[in-house]
Amino acid sequence: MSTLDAPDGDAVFRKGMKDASVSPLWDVMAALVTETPQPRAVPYVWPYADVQPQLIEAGHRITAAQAERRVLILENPGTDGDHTITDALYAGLQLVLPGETAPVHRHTQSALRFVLESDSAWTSVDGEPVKMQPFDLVLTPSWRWHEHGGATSPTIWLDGLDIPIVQRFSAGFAERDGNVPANDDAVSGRTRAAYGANLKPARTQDIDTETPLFHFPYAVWSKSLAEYAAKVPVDPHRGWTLEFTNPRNGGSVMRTISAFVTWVPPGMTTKPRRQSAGAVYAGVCGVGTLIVDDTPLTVGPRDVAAVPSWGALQIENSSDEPLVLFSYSDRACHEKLGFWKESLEQ
Ligand code: 1HN
Repeated sequence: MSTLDAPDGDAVFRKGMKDASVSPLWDVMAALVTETPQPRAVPYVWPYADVQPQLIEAGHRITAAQAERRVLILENPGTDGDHTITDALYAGLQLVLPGETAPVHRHTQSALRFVLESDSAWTSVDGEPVKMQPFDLVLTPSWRWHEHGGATSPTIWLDGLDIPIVQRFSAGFAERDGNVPANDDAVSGRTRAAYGANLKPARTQDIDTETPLFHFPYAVWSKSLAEYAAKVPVDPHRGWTLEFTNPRNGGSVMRTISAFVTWVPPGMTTKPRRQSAGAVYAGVCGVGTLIVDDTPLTVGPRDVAAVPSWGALQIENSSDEPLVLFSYSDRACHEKLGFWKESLEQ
């Protein structure tokens, strides 16, 4: 009789393995190597009307300076409080109040901000401030100095970061002081001038960074999306979707995170589409339903929803106005690593 067959021997064998810090692959093989992705994250929606008052309450309890960043993390109910909205992405809602500055720092993690409420707040990246208007996309890419301030009313945005990815690689560094470029209003708009109109500086070192453009105003992307929707037949699986790109290379907007805007016309329900990337959606205008497998998520302006990897997503617009959604995902990583898969169903 082999050690494996003998009940007593098995227990002894298992204890010996545990003591030697080894474990049998055959116990876990099926869970490790699955036929399709098995995300821990579940489809879920955070209605803005529920979270916004809690964020305002946080504003009475802690200052931006005390908190470093005053944020309520959107915790996916499936990921056990480990600060993720999908298996590989983080999301939070951040509040900056009038007179406050969220102090300057930089870190390995890449961040995007999708502005939900703002009148005059700014974010600066390496000393270049940009004004944040509702539904603008603002990037603070990896290792760039950034701070936020200038609010004249409570200012709220969705933060999207690659924190779980950096954490899994244990690759995170951060600095809270050092040789920080001073904020300079005179240079506000320099990257938009250099890169924002399908131009780029002949002298690359003028703005020498892998991810130069960091402000994608609502006024600009919404006009492009509306004109695209008016002039191109709709995609049955994606509605009209445009991706924000990095003008240096035409690829994803940051190295680890992809970002998109989608327009679904009144009455349309998109056909089911799966992708290996996990995604986060935020409503801009109109009201619709993200149907993820059998779970309906109602999304209106400023509501945030999680669509985990390989969920069959249909977007339904049952209202009589266009449904416009912002989304970000880890597709950029999947593509670079050769993981990305998509399935378009009928
Ligand atoms: C961060 O730098 C910001 O700059 C927001 O606003 C949220 C969450 C974790 C790590 C860094 C910000 C963050 C963050």
